[in-house]
This record gives sequence, C-alpha cells and structure tokens, in this order.
Amino acid sequence: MAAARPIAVLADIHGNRWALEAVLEDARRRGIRRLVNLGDCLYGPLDPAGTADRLMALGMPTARGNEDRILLDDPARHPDSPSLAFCRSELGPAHLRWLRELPLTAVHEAGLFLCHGSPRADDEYLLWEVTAAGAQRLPAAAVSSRLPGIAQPVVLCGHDHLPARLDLGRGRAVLDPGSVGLPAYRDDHPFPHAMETGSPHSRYAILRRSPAGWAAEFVAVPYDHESAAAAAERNGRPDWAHALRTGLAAVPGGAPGT
Ligand SMILES: [Mn+2]
Repeated sequence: MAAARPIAVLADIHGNRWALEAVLEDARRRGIRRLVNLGDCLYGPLDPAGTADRLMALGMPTARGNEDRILLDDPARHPDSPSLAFCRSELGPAHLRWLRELPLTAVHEAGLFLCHGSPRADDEYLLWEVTAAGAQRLPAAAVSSRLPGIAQPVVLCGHDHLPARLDLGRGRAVLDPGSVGLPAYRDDHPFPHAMETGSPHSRYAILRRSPAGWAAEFVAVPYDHESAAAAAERNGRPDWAHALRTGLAAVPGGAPGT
C-alpha cells in the first residue's frame, strides 16, 4: 500500500549542501524514497547554487519559503538579509526560474498539507507567537484557528527551525521537522527572539502511516558542519558559523540572524 511507505520531511535547508547530502544519505540508507521539502531552500552564506542543483535534480514536492521569495527580489529591498547579494551572485537563471515556480503551499497525496510558515503566509510562524517577551509556543486551539478549511489531517510546516509535533485532536497534527541546514538563528522581527536547537546536527523527520495514526520520527544527523561553518566565515557571516558549530544563536550585537 503506497500510503504506508515512509516519507522524509525536509525544511529550512538554507543552502547548506553539506547538511542536505547527509540527510539524503541517511534517508537513502533507510530505504526512504519519498521526500518533501518545506522551503527556505537556498538563502544563506553557504552554497546556494550547489544546493539548488541538487534539489532541482531531486524534484521533490516543495512549498515556497519566505527566503525563497526574497531571493527573487532586488537585494536593496532587503537590507535585513545581508547574504542576499551573495546568493544572487551565485545563482543562475535556471535556479531563479525554479524558485519562482515554487507554490506557497502544496498537498501531498498521502494526506499531508505542506507549507513553510503558515498556510496563509510564508513568513508567519504556525506554532509560535513572538511578542516583546520573546517567542512562545501557541496552544493547540490557537494553532487550529490558523488552519481554516484545511482538510488534510497532517500539516507540515517549517520556518522556526525547531523540531516539534503538536496534536490538535481528532487525529489532526502539525509537524515541524526542524531545519536541515541552520540549527539556530536570531531574528529581530516582529520582536527580538532566538530559536535554538542546541546541537549542530542536521534535522529532518520521517513520517509513517499506521492503522493507529501517523508516526513521526525526528532524526538528528551528524554531518561535516565544520565545512559549512568555514563557508559561512569565508562569506562574512561569523554569526552563521557560530550557529552551525553549536546549535546556538550568536550573541546579540553581532550581525542579524538570518
Ligand atoms: Mn523561513
């Protein structure tokens, strides 16, 4: 039965080709052939073109991330995204065409709804609310209210980079696999907050449908994070290098997080 085959869920790769290769190898070793991607594929001071080539060849169902969208804009419009000009200089027309065609949301035949942030916005957290006090997890009722009209029992989201599963009742769940390529960051919008996985591992999730419901396995894959951190340093982002090495956001006063 096709639906019983496992599905690997990837999100927030952020141009980290080293981490992507490790996750693909881990999934391949487990015999997983179905993959989905929740966006923010290329942005960052790492290897956007190498990552794009790999993702385009794989052709997995992909939802657009906010930082996929801004890669199509003039870097001057995004002074808060200091690696945008680097990415634009690395990416070719075919890469940008691929980004332009990514949908905001997608539905997977297995009964999964794919989005990057929330179903209505690629830059809105689905599981978190950010206030002047920082980032706080939303209760199930508040998350459900952000999912009007969605029939699929499982909603997959990324954007916050933290692995999570929240069950909404009646067999419904929201699942975030965590970030393949960037385990921590700091962001100042709408208020300053830090998201930290706490280890340098590349994260993804494996979904399996059973008669009892959807099982989710969260995987932390060790990989050559030092090569990724060295690329971040070469490209002027010591804050990314720190996050890649530690899973912790760089201290405030450094460069902006993403
Ligand atoms: Mn994002």
